[in-house]
Amino acid sequence: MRLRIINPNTTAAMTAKIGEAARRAAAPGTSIQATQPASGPVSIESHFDEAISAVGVLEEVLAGEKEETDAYVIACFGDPGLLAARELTRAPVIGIAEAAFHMASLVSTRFSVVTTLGRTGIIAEHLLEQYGFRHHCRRVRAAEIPVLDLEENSASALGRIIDECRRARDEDGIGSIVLGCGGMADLTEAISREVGLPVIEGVTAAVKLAEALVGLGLGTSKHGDLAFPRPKPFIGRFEAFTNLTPER
Ligand code: 5HY
Repeated sequence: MRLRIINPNTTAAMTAKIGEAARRAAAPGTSIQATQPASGPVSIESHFDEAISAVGVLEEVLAGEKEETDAYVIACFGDPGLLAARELTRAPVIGIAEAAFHMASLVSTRFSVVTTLGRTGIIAEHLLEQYGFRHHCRRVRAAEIPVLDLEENSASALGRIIDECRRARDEDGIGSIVLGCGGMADLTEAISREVGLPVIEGVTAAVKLAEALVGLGLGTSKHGDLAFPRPKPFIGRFEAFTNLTPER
């Protein structure tokens, strides 16, 4: 099965790390292609960054449709463009936040999220509400680190994340922790060892969910709101989206 992992930011080092983590988790026979948009923010830390990155995600899905991709993963914890991406394909499209919430709720009654910057916490809160996990999640916490510190100051970033996970373990009455950034894809073992709780991150959770859906022959429904977009003219910089028709 061909799995396309889309890192919605444009930092190649983070895309490579996400690809490696996905390959470590993937079953034999699952080929992983880790990509990122040609245009967009180097990191996603605000509603604005998220809105711009969503167009890049959609362009990557359209590119994947030309390559017989069997499933897609959107590897940013805001799941940018998720529903719009599902409209463009019959293949499953999994957001790492949604995947991590599902996995955490299967191994614990309550979990907390530890993300990067406090200001992006609201994005996770909105997704918890939208996906129906509000009552499973005790708190959305932040290690107060810029996303790219995970690349540039990884040791101190890891230290701050572990400290926040310890506080969550000791204060929130939870059974597991969800890591709130695609750039944390390689940190679960180190953190779980230090904190002593199941630690879930979305990239590997999404890889396993994508394999399960494809294995069951399940794809995105084209009946109802996730049907292909109606073809129409687009003008200006989005002219390429004019009269989009399904590749397959
Ligand atoms: C992410 N930003 O997963 C989000 C995390 C965040 O560039 N990749 C990013 O802080 O919202």
